Amino acid sequence: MTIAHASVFIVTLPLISPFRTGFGELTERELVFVKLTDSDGVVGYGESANLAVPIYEPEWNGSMVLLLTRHILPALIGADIPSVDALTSRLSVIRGNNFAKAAVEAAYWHLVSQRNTKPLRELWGGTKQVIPAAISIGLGTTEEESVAKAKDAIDRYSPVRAKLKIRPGIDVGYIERIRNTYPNLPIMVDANASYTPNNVGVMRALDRLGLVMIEQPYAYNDLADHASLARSIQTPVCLDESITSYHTAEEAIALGACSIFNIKPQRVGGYGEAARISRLAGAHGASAWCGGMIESGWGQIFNCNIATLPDFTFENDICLTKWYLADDIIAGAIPERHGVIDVAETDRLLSFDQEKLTRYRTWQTDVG
Ligand code: OSB
Ligand code: MG
Repeated sequence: MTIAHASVFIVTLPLISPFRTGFGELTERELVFVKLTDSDGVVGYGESANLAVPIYEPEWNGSMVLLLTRHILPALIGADIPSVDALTSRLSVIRGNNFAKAAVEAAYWHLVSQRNTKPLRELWGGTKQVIPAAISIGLGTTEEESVAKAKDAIDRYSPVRAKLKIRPGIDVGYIERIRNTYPNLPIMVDANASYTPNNVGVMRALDRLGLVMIEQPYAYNDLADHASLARSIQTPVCLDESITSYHTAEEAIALGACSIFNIKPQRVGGYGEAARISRLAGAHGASAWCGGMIESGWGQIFNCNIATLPDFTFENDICLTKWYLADDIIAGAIPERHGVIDVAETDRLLSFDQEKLTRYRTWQTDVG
């Protein structure tokens, strides 16, 4: 397949309310997309949901756009790229910058999917028809507001499990109150790297609350401190930010840093790498689930497809856009019933609402 044209564009979507986490606050959702056109005129789109500032991982939307438009995409124009492996090997000379690579890889998978009239999950080895999806609930500005926000989301959406964000100061008391209000609801917490080992007391207190897992309590690039924590508490430790590749996933397993992986395809450089990490986790008796970054419906459909692989075993953070976004750019809402998504039903939605795409596109540029 020869890539004839490429472009990069940004879509800025309104959130229903600010999304607050241990890394900071999102007030709107700025998303970078790559569009690839092959020499037969087939068009593929890849979304790589990152943030507008580098507060989650070192990479951010601005760095992605520069890297894509100055280096990655110009080198692909006119090139014959016969397979995803060929694309991945070309991209491998660039260190890090996984979100940028994942945007290109996703667009390429979309091309392959259309050229072969096969859904993404068939290309990736998906085996499940339906996948579980659950909610991630952002913080309020105080414990009181966080409790009210969480109760409102749980009562409104009856999720199969609730992931509650925590940060220093809004943690044990907050989670205890939600635990007591919903004694049978599976609850997990995500700290987004906002604690250090000095806060191990908080982790010990959380350990008494019967949580499904604690996600990324310590630094975004740490494995060793998480390994010490995992040895000292009963609650499983899940890593998100720290798992940036198959190699770091292997290191995490070797060190015992986590027993559960939140696999975000963008954070690990693409859907191929995400699939490999899921198999690694499965082979070592660890669990995995597909993480989200408040994608638009476009990125969520890709994530629904990867979550059909057999080693994605926990409820996925495929937080339906209706839970967060005041509007979306795909052809309709992803249907969910009692926390379950029938992935085949999303195939027809993998198409943009052109009027909305135009309305929310805040920037674009062509590369060759
Ligand atoms: O850490 O999982 C995270 C959203 C943006 C950035 C980081 C995270 C999140 C979420 C939302 O928790 C999960 C989702 O989009 O479904
Ligand atoms: Mg997380």
